[in-house]
Formats: sequence, structure tokens, C-alpha cells
Amino acid sequence: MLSKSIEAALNQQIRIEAESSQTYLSMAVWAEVKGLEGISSFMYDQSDEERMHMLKLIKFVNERGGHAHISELNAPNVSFKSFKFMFEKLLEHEIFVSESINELVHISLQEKDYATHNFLQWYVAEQIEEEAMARTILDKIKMIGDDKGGLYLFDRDIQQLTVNSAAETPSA
Ligand code: OFO
Repeated sequence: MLSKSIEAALNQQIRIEAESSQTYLSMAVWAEVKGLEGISSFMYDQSDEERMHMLKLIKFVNERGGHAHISELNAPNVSFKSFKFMFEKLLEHEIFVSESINELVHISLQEKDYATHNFLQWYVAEQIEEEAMARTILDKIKMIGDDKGGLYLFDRDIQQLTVNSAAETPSA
């Protein structure tokens, strides 16, 4: 059975995952409108993943005698001054989510809730991967600079990244 404070903390994380999904959906839409098909499809996939993270938390809360809370969400940004800026925002957001997961891990240990602590390890690993991916992407973007041909190739290559990570990720 979840304690009230763990339940509240997990519900807060449900909201963060939902907002992550909306944030990336908004990025996908922006990139699509700009004709950046590869980037857009990458962002649509990221959005789906975040929804999956949210659902996994919802199931966990409900299975452990809690009540998952579906709340209102903050509206995401709808436009970005450049695609580099957009990926910087993505990295910033992932760092924020990692901090939030770390805080949850901390609370679960304080309360000696080892089931929740164990459940959260999946998120800890996921955040390491997502932050690393965002950093790799930003490194590539820095190499491209203002080169239009580079952007064309990047947009094509990021599609490949999406295909590869979909192949590696077993369906949840
Ligand atoms: Fe939910 O994985 Fe990143 O944010």
C-alpha cells in the first residue's frame, strides 16, 4: 500500500510525464510545419514514449492501492526560434525530469518503500539514456552550424535514430 506522501509524489510525476508528452508533441508539430520531417517524426516518437512513461506510473499507483490523478497541464511552447534551440529545450527538460525522478527515489528510501524504489530504477536508467541521446544530438547540431546541407542530412539521419531506437526498445 502506498503512503499518502508517496502517492502524491508519484501523482506529481504522472503530471510531469504527461507534460513531457505534450511538450514533445508540440515540438513535433513545429518541426512538421517547418518541413523537418525527420525531426518531427523523432519528436512524435518521443511524445509517445513519454505517454508510455505516464501510463506505467498510473498502473503502478493504482495497483498499489492508490488513485492515479489525471490533472490539468501547463501549455507547452508552440514555437521555437531554431531547431537547435528546440533541442536545447529538450535537454533542459530531460535534466529537469531526471532531478524529479531522483527526488522521488530519495523520498521512497526515506519512507522505506522498497517496492516503489525498485519500480523507479527503470526511470533512473531511462533518464540516463534520454539525457545522453539529447547531448549526442546537440553535439551533432553544433557541428552543423548554419550549413543547410548539414541540416538536410541531420533531418534524414535523425529518422534513422528513431528507427533504431524503436527496434531496440521492446514494447512496454
Ligand atoms: Fe519520461 O522520460 Fe524523459 O522525460
